[in-house]
Amino acid sequence: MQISSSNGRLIVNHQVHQQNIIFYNQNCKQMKRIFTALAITSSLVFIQACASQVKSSQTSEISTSNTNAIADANHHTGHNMGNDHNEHSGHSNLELADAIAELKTPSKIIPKSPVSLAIDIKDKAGKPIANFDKFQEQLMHLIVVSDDLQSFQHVHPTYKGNGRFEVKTDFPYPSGYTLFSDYKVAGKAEQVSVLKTQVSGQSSTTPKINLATNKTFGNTKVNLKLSQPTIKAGQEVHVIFNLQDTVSNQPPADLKPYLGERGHLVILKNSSPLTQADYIHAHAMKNTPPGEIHFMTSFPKPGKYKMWGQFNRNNKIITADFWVDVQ
Ligand SMILES: [Cu+2]
Repeated sequence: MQISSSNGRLIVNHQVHQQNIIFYNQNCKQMKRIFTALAITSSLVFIQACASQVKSSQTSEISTSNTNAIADANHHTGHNMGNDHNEHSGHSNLELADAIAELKTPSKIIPKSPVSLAIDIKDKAGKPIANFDKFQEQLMHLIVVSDDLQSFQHVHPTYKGNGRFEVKTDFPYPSGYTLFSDYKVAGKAEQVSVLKTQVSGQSSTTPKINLATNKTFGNTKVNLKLSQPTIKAGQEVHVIFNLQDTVSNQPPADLKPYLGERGHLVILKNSSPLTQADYIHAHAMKNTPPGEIHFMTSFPKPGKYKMWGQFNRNNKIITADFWVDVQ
């Protein structure tokens, strides 16, 4: 089973301040259902699964504790790369850090305005964790998506010491946003913490799910190919991004490594609420033809997934997004 919690524990901390505590009961119930079901089949230790949002009157910041699914690294389906993927091959042996992430944002976020985010990584006792290992050239990879999966950002917060990471970003429109914070506590397994924030205002329209496989991003035409015509849940799939320069109609001559690999692929299952189980991070295979970037992954459940392939053309990052339907 490619579920995040197949061998792990799900831990949520509730940062309880005195006032204005908003619990997302709906999410909580759904998560309990999901994880209770998992517990039956997979020796999951279910502790608690409610995302909580806490507004602290003391700091005039919103502090959101994470739904922190901690799992064996095998939950990253994209990591099952065989010999092609040495960088992470050892980490399934590493123990879990059981770290907890906490997001701090300004109390009001204005769409399209710069906003400073802080993410604090702590141990279960609430003490800051100070030491982290780099992977894919960074100490933390942060994926920020809107609820409708139309907005995607992949940023690298700066480590400030004492467990604190900071990044400036902006949120393009009113929506709930989910932040997947991917990091490695020193000597421990890679961990993904899920954080939530809300940008209030008039919500946008319903998501457009476009299953087109040919798209143009700036000066790059991208053709998406999958190894099977129909993708079935749980099946191993090659996801192939075929890149061409729009002028020469040839594979781009200026492709460079991105984060130490030929490309980067994040996949999210279209779900409400988004949880750690919806997140897949795949790694590019080596030695593929020019202009072709291959990823091997599998999709854990039937549904619509959005994929964002990221490639480096002469230090300009192209983000190629595609929807895919999994049976
Ligand atoms: Cu990254």
